[in-house]
Amino acid sequence: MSVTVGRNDALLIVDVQRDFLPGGNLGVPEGDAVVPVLNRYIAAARAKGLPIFASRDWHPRNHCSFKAQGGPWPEHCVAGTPGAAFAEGLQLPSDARIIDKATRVEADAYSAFSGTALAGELRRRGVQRLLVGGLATDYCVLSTVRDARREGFEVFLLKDAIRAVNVNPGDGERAEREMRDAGAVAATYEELAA
Ligand code: VGL
Ligand code: ZN
Repeated sequence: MSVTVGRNDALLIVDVQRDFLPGGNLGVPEGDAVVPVLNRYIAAARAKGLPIFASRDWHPRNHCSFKAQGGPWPEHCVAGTPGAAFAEGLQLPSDARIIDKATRVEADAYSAFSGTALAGELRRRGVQRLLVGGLATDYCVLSTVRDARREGFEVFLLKDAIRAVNVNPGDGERAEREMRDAGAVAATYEELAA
């Protein structure tokens, strides 16, 4: 594949936060491996003047998704805590647009489009195609890509910049298949840079 990334494209980095890295409260296996790869995408996006968006899982302390409230997950990404900070080493430019999600106690939201201004901002900036990477493949990346397609955006799924939780073996691969079936095109840095 040879594609030209440029005008009308934007980079969307999903939930690359400390709690989702190995050692974090909800560590994704090899989650840290996405950081250097995303840094290459960030540098390329900056060189081409593309907008960069970064979502954050940004939960209140008593969020419904936490086990203590009857939810499925350990406490993670509590707004303003060190675990909710972006991964150390992720070279987000100061003008990256940060999208906080799942900020309400009563509702979880895996998608960066859910309850946020993301779709409107992308349209306002003329974005038609998204390069999506981050964590985790089988939750927030999947849900974000689904919504992106529903909202009418083209999607490159950055295969080398995603990792899965894999609560059940194969979840990550199933998620990738579902995203491709929804029209996302899987790509690597080398393919997009060609
Ligand atoms: C996520 C589980 C719970 C994610 C967020 O960012 O993929 N996963 N909250
Ligand atoms: Zn969460």
